[in-house]
Amino acid sequence: MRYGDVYDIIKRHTSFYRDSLPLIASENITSKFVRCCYLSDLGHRYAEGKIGERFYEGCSFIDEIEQITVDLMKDLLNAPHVNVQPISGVVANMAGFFALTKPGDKIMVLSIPSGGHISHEKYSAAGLRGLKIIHYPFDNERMNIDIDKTEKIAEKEEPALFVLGASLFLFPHPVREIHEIAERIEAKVLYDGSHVLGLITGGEFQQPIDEGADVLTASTHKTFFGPQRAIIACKDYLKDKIDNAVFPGVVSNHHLNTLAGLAISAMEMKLYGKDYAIQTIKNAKKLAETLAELGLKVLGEDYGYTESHQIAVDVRDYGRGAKVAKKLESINVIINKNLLPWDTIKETNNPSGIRIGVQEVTRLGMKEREMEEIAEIIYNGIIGKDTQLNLKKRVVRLKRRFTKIKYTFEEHEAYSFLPC
Ligand code: DSN
Repeated sequence: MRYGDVYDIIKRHTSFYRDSLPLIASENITSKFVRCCYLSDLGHRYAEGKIGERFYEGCSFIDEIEQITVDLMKDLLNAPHVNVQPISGVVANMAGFFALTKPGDKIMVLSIPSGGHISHEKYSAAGLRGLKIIHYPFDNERMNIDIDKTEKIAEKEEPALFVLGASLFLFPHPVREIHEIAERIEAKVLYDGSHVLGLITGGEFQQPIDEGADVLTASTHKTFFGPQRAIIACKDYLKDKIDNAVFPGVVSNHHLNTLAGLAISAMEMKLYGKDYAIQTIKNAKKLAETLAELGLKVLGEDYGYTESHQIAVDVRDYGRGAKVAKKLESINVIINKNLLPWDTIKETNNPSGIRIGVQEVTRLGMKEREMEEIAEIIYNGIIGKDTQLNLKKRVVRLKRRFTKIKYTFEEHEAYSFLPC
């Protein structure tokens, strides 16, 4: 093996994505303005500690960048305090759990089949903190938390923390109602907005802190335009607890090249985030409606299918999620199999459903017309209406019309090996 062989693999990967429809709901593509930061000298440096109070010399420029990022994120989130050091969503949630709970506390979370993220569970961050898990009762029709039943359970169990936000996240969560319950039992509310951060900052989804969440954690690379890292915003009274939970709690150095990328993505969001969020939600709705018209079982039918970037489809009639996801991959449509609320965790490898996210194809400039075409390709792919070869050619033809990144300072090629 030579170093060039690894480059060749990256080039093949990039060509594959150039000719595919990337519809994984937790991904997005970054602009060259963000990506160039990854290659900078910042990626070689350490900056443990807080702005102006580092444990290393040589950090004054990094302090400047971190301060710019904090200010931009505070502005976008209308939040009193934001920490931008967590290097991933799970790390942000760990810090949230450290700040708001003690080992042995109970927390209420969505089960994974109901959309909850693994880090909210005993298998991951919550388990590492020694927390006891109680699941929210879930309304499968509304695809949301059943608030009346939750109230009864919460009054009996008295959890220390309510976790909101999800990985399968179609509709805003009842933050105000949960906040009221939390106040009565002296609990806190943590909202994991990883999936919807760009819709929140675009002003087109619920505003969790305004609605009563004490803490907002979020990764920055799903509907937000940033690199793979995360933020934590909180009410003012929690800022020291949150900052100390991040460092020295769960972060040492915090990957300064992606920090600079985050600053730039926040600038892009400030300028273009509103238009992007509006179009993303329109696209998700159009894709859901068209798939339903074609005959697929799209969840949330009575509620407009979705108010986010995601849709969920029950594909039990077509061989279940694993088979359908593979079938779609063979025609260059990249989605993931997904547990649906009635599944058990044991069905993770072959769940009832698939999840589709339109945030990346929206960044590439696709609109409602393209969503109709994608729906037809997906439907034909699932029911086997056309040959694999024809469907793949259709994907390639569609995708080659959308090779530029939009909603940024200057449109540019999305699929270059090295952007700078
Ligand atoms: N598990 C990821 C998702 O796809 O939603 C988030 O970490």
